[in-house]
Amino acid sequence: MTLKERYDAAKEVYKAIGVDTDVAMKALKEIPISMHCWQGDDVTGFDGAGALSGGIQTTGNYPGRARNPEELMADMDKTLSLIPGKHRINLHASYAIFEEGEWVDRDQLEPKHFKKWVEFAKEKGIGIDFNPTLFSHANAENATLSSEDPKIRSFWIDHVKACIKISEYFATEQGNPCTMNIWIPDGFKDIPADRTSPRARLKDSLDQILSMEYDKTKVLVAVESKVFGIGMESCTIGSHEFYMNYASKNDILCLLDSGHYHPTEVVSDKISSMLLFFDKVALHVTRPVRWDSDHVVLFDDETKEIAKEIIRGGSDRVLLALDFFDASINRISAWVVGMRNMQKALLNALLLPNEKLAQLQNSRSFTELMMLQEELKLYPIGDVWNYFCELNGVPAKEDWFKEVATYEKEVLLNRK
Ligand code: RNT
Ligand code: ZN
Repeated sequence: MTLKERYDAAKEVYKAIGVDTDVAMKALKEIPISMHCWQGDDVTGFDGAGALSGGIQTTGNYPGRARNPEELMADMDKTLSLIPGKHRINLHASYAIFEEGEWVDRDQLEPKHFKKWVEFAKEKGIGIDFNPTLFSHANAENATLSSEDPKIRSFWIDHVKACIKISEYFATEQGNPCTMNIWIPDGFKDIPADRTSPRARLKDSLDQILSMEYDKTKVLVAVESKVFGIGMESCTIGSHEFYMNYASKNDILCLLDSGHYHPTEVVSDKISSMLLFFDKVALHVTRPVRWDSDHVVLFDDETKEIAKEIIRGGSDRVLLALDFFDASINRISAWVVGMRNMQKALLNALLLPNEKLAQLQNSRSFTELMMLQEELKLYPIGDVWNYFCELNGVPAKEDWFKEVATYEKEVLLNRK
């Protein structure tokens, strides 16, 4: 049986429950996922600022890490060729590309340092999102935007302002908005004596940053909270309450990272509330294993649940990005698995009879609701997914892996 024949059979199965698989595939094609560049080089970047810091960690030393812009772009190019649909890329400021012999510190970054990325994205017809980098830097050893040292604090304020300018440049060049997400690693290992002053300084830093002139239709500033980090176990300054209140009062966005809450607390349950109070919500989908470990996104229950909330809340209102970094496996495979899984989860949500399920809840028919939700888990989503891949000119099923294996042999293993 061909993939098309299997698809045709699946189409009938879904039709019987009132779901149109053609409509689902069309909708899936329109949902861009912002692919984080930092999976390709273990969050190292090109500005030579030093080892990864800020309480985040990549573990493993699988061969083939991208060591320069050319290698990272080639790897991202290969990756994107194995993922159906058009997506976006998500850059960090530490991925600035300098001319031979040139270097500027992060507070001096300019759009020109990202020109090569714009060329790369334009060639592929994709958009860019951005992140200031407030870690892996000598000035980030203690604290950044909440620092008690005025010089350090103003250095980072200038950095984030520079990043807003760069984000505006991306938006202008690509003709659509750039999401610019601020995450800082500030916090305390042990019980702090004063939680208020650092938070007040962070609030003031953000006020100073946002007081600059910029086009709010072009740059969508978001703030990303976190419950703890390595070395920041007792208190993070940018906590969820801090940023949710700050974002709400200042008309910017909240970014929810699925690894940044207490272990049994889920982002899937937060999206609907956020969308009742904000025009949009931004996400970092990742997979925390016992802690914020940033494992590759799987087609697992929470990813499926997040996808359902995106589809039910309106996919145009959710700015969807991934955030993981696994150095223990082939990095291209990590990207492809994570991106395709996020898409499969979205397809799964698009193939549900969502109205019917909501009606069952509304009539409090919880017995039938449970029965149907469970039966739907074995519907032939795989046949729709494989045909979607074929239609979009990328390998279906596990066939993409052959290309990664060849690329590993021919390219990655030569990076010694
Ligand atoms: C850290 C945050 C943050 C980073 C990236 C590299 O816990 O999740 O988003 O992972 O910006
Ligand atoms: Zn994140």
